[in-house]
Amino acid sequence: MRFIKPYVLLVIAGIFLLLGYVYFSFFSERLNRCTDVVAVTPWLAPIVWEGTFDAVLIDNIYKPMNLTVATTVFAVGKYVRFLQDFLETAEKHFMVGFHVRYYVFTDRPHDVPSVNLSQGRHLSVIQVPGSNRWQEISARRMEIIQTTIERQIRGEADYIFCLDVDSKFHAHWGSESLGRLVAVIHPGYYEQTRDRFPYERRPASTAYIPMDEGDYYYGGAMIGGFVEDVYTLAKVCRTRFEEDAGNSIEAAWQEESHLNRYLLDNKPSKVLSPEYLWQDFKAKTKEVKVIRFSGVIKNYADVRPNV
Ligand code: UD2
Repeated sequence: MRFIKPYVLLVIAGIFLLLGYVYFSFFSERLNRCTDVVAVTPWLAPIVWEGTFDAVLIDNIYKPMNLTVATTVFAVGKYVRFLQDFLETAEKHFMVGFHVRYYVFTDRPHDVPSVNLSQGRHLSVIQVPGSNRWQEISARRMEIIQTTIERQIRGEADYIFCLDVDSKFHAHWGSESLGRLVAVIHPGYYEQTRDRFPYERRPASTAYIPMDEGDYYYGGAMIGGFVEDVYTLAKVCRTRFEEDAGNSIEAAWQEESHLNRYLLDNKPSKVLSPEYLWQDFKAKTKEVKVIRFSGVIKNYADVRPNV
């Protein structure tokens, strides 16, 4: 019987070691990238992060459908000053190549800036009352969205996004965000456990969520989906807000609290990662590869009607 020479054994072992090193470094690198973020909810809805979608492929699916995307934004009182940047950056990054209809709600129609819109994009200004309480302005958005969908948007758009005005777009926000009911994870709470979420905790409110319930803390600055699904959401939240008001209770974070209660019972079909709702004062974290939409730093005392 002939034995293999020791140096041949050494060469073979070396080759295996090298292959093993290449294999593990390649896969562990991929594994690290994949485990950075969770890309699916427990009820199997996608959570949209950079790297989880192919923008060209998704656009190729949605563009031939000739869709119109409504975008509502409130600019009441001094918040009208945020409109210019909001609209100019939306024209650069938001649903580019799609028909977009902006609905600007304001008590100061003459202060709405004139911004050049690309072809297929329109803007309507809708006058709404002002208020001397920011809580009321924020909370009444549900009612106004509900009634405007009934009167106008229903016949003009397929999807809708309701966004905060004191924000700017910084990068691509496209058809990967479309879905039946779409919510965004609030950037301040995506790393927290649910007992830390600022849900409404008083059982007397219709927005109440017990400490041992809850999926995510969703931001009130973005709600999206099919027009009819957002309509139902707005109507239910408005009704519950009014029911609370009748019992002299205002949820901790107004419509955001009602939104969180609604989404606990009616799970979103798509969840957007905090890439789609960041805050300029917050340092970028390693999970967030791209900031697409972010709230600007504002002096609350300066822009709100009350403190
Ligand atoms: C948070 C939420 C916001 C809302 C609020 C609770 C995020 C990042 N933001 O933001 O969506 O749920 O808490 O009520 O999730 N507005 C006016 N004029 C005013 C006041 C408000 O037009 O005088 C509108 C405007 O579109 C603004 C929005 O209401 O973007 C929300 O108000 P905010 O930005 O002052 O609320 P904020 O920053 O506490």
